Amino acid sequence: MKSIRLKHLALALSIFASGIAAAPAMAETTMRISITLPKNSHYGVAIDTFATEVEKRTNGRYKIQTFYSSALGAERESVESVQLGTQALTFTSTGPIPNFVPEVKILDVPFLFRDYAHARAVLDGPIGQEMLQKFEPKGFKALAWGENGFRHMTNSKRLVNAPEDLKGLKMRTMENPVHIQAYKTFGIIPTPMAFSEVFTALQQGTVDGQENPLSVISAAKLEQVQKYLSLTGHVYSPAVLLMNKADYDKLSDADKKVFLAAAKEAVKADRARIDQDEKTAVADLRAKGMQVVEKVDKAKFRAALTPAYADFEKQFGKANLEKIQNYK
Ligand code: EAX
Repeated sequence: MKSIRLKHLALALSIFASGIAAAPAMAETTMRISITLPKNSHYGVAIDTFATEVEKRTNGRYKIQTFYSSALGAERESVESVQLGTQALTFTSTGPIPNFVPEVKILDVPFLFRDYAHARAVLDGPIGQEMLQKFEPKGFKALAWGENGFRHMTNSKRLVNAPEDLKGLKMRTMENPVHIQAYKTFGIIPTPMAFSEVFTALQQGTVDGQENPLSVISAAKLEQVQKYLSLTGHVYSPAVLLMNKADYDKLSDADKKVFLAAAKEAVKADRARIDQDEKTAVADLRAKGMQVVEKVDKAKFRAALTPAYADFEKQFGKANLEKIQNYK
C-alpha cells in the first residue's frame, strides 16, 4: 500500500515539475536609451538610474540597455530614432528639439530663468508639465523634464568680460534657432553642429569657442581644447527624457507608472550631479589650466540681447515670457 502511495506522489511531483519547466519564462523586453555625454556625467547618472529603477520595479521584465557618448548617434539623430521607433528612449538637451516640437522652444530663450530653483519650479510646475504634452502629437512620450544646466561661454582666443569681447568669435552653437538668433546679436559668428563634433572642431580650430554648462565642459574634458571660461550663465538648458509614444502606449497601466516613476528618479540623480558639479567644476577647471572669469556682469549681456528680445517677445508673446520669468 505504502509503495503505491509513494509511486503516486513521485508521479504527481514529476508532473508538477514538468509543468513549471514548460511555463513560459516571464517575457523580457529590452529597450535602448542613449545620451551624447560619457557615462561619468549628469546624463550618465540619469540613464543609469532610470535603467536600474525600471528593471527593479518590473522584476526584470524590462531591461534598459544604456549607450553613452553618442554611440547611437548625436542628439538630433537619437531624437529622430525615438520618433521613428527604431530606438525606444533618449535623454537629450532641448538643443535639437525645436526641429521636432517647436512649441517648447520658448524655454531656450536666454536670461529666461533666474536660477536653478526657478527653472526646476517652472519645469516641474503647470507650465512645464503642460509643455510635456506638446511632445505627444509628434510621436513622443516625454517622461520628464531633466536638466543640462546654465550655459557659459568658453573660447581659445581671449578672456570674455563683457558682451563686446564676444564680437567676431567663431562659436559652435547647438542646432537651436533661438540660441543662434541670440548669439548673432552678441556679434558671435555662430556655427551650429552636433555636440559629438565639438571637441575635434575646437581642437582643430574650426571654431574658437562654444558654450555649455559646467557639467558638460567637465564631462567632455573641454579644458583640453579651451583656455578661457566666462560664467555668463546666459541661458538655461533643459533636458528631457523621451520615449517612443507607441512603445509607451503598449505598456500596461502599472508599467506606465513604473516608467514615469523611474524617470522621476533619473531626474533627481541628474540634478543632484549638476548641483555637485556646480560646487566643484570651476576650481577643477582652473586647476587644469583654464582661466575663469567668475564675476560676469550678466545685466550687460542681457542688455546686449535687447534687439533679439524684441523679436522673442513677438515670437513667443511678451506675456508668455513674463509668465515664466515671474513664476514663483
Ligand atoms: O546635451 O549640444 C550641446 O551643447 C549639449 O549641451 C550637450 O550635447 C549635452
